[in-house]
Amino acid sequence: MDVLKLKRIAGEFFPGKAVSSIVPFGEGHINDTYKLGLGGTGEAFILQRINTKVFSNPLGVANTHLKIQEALSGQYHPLVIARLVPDSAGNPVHFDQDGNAWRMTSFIDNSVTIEVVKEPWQALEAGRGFGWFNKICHSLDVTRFPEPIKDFHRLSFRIRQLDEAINRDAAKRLITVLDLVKFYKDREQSLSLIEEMTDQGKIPLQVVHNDTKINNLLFRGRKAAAVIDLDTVGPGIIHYDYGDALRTGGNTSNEDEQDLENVDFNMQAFEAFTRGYMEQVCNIITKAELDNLHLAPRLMAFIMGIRFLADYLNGDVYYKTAYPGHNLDRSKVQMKLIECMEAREAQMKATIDNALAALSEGRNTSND
Ligand code: ADP
Ligand code: GN1
Ligand code: MG
Repeated sequence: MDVLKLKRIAGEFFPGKAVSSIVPFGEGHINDTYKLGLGGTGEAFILQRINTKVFSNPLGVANTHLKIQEALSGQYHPLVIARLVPDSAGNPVHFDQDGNAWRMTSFIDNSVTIEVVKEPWQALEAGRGFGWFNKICHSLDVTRFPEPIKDFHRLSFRIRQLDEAINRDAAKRLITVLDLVKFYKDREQSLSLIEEMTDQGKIPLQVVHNDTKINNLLFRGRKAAAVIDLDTVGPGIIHYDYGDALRTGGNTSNEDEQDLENVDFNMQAFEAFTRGYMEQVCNIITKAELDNLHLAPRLMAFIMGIRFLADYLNGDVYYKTAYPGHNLDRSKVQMKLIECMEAREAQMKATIDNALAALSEGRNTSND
């Protein structure tokens, strides 16, 4: 998008102020993100064109952001979320003449994202960061939060979407991916328990983030500093957040790595993340949630794997892609992660149990 147009949009939020810079920013797959610098003050902001093909109700998304902002106000928190900046008329989203939806948020200064976890402290802090987010949302009334994308992490819905993509074969690519399709079809029953327990009310629906990819957490120094990308916040289960953070933070390589030899599930990162996460949620997590938590990273890898594959078959219509096989590469990475997690299922369960046991032991000792 040309800079003049972007500056015009920025002017809708900061009338009369000079924009000193405006550059594309970050690695998101959905929205168009720009970092904006204001002349004079040197203050920075994030300007985003919300992808309205994905988020059909951008105002609903902004209202959810405001509710989280309100829930956090008036109290100290170890992490923050970006602050929504209204346009000059007071609207949380600005619609331009072409119907594009624009949002401005504060820039989290001196922060970085991590695409691949390299050191255990990063995983520990990520666990604390996303655990904190789950903890603060736990007490919110889930019925007041709409679903930004219907059935976003409903496994049966994603399986149906893959089946439709297979039947349509819109991009005529099916013939080239039969083995990968078989990999996913062979496993589609293996993770259905979590959806069943949720539908039966055994796993509680609550307000969760729903997109806890590791690059949706900002670090400052050696600490998790902010949880960002709140577009998907709404009803869900903690398995989605714990699982999505680990299918990304536990991956030894990038989400689009082409050499699968480099893709492994990092058990050290898994252990450290789980420790940080449990520190935060140990007082709110239920037995039913815990029973299947070790399957959550696999569930999320499976859901993303079939979403990438369906998008590949559909001709790359949903995710941003840089080359024709990009979605296919992403789907293969999820396949490799699923294989690693299947082989380590018992170890994953034990790691979660141990993290909790160590916490309650620590508490008992400190009570002595
Ligand atoms: P998408 O939905 O497309 O993933 P995000 O909201 O995650 O969009 O933004 C994309 C990237 O922009 C993030 O991964 C992060 O690097 C950067 N980013 C977004 N918001 C902020 C912010 N408030 N402060 C600093 N960086 C940000
Ligand atoms: C998208 O917006 P971003 O890039 O953080 C997607 C997630 C996927 C992720 C895969 C709204 O997340 O569900 O896990 O890509 N978000 C949406 O990289 O579809
Ligand atoms: Mg993002």
